[in-house]
Amino acid sequence: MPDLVPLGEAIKTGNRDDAVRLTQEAIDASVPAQQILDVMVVAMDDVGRKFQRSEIFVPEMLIAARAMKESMAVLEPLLVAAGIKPVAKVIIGTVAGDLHDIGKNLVAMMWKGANFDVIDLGTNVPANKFVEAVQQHQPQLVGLSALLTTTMPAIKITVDALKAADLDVAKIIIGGAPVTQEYADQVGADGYAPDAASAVEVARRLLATAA
Ligand code: B1M
Repeated sequence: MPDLVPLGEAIKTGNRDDAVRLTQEAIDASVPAQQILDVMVVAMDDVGRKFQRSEIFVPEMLIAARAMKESMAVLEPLLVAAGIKPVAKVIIGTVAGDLHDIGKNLVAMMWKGANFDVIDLGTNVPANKFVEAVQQHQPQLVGLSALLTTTMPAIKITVDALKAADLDVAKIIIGGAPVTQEYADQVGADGYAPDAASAVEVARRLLATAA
């Protein structure tokens, strides 16, 4: 049985080649897919904590998330074959009028790293598109991102539209540079996360309370 510590280290340091090779070696050595996945998720959690403590910054987190993504692509067929399901289905998008997606993509990557099935609607997503996507995919969580003070009202419009469509079984998390916990409370969102690592913690907390 190969030592999986180097795989975790390769993800933490964003070494894509090593991460993919070590994932393949673990698969070839018949390490159970769940065990390999657990090592990857723990590594990404560690990356998230370091980011929160400002021990690493956005570029390091991005390259770690990319290493995770590529390793996951190698592992995915085994997870499917083993019947290992993502822990939750989530939808994310940047709200109407807003084209910023770097932070939103980072949140999506961290959610993938936490073994969530992420449906990314992209940027400039009108409220009705979120409603349609929730009706179609029935996610447990919806994430709304906004980077402009002028597009923050689109968060409220989207939250209102989701609630009006009676889809509030899906919990709503909001975030983005101008967004605050106070604003989340004001618009009736279920959670607010100041950064991508916290978005994982908040999502897990909301999923636990929804269960
Ligand atoms: Co824009 N822009 N921009 N911009 N831009 C800002 C946001 C701005 C602060 C710059 C400034 O003036 N100092 C300013 C907003 C001012 C305001 O509203 N208060 C601004 C402006 C004004 C504009 C335009 C209006 C400029 C113009 O055309 N006159 C225009 C608007 C276009 C539009 O959206 N309709 C515009 C355009 C652009 C570019 C296209 C050039 C480009 C975006 C490219 C892209 O995203 N693909 C761009 C960029 C890059 C920026 C800055 C420089 C960087 C944003 C970024 O990616 N940060 C930004 C200034 C700045 O922040 N220094 C700025 C890095 C990213 C990792 O952080 O997105 O905050 P962030 O995400 C964080 C958290 O916020 C959180 O987690 C992430 C990771 O930790 N988070 C979530 C984000 N979403 C979350 C969702 C969650 C939870 C957490 O749950 C779902």
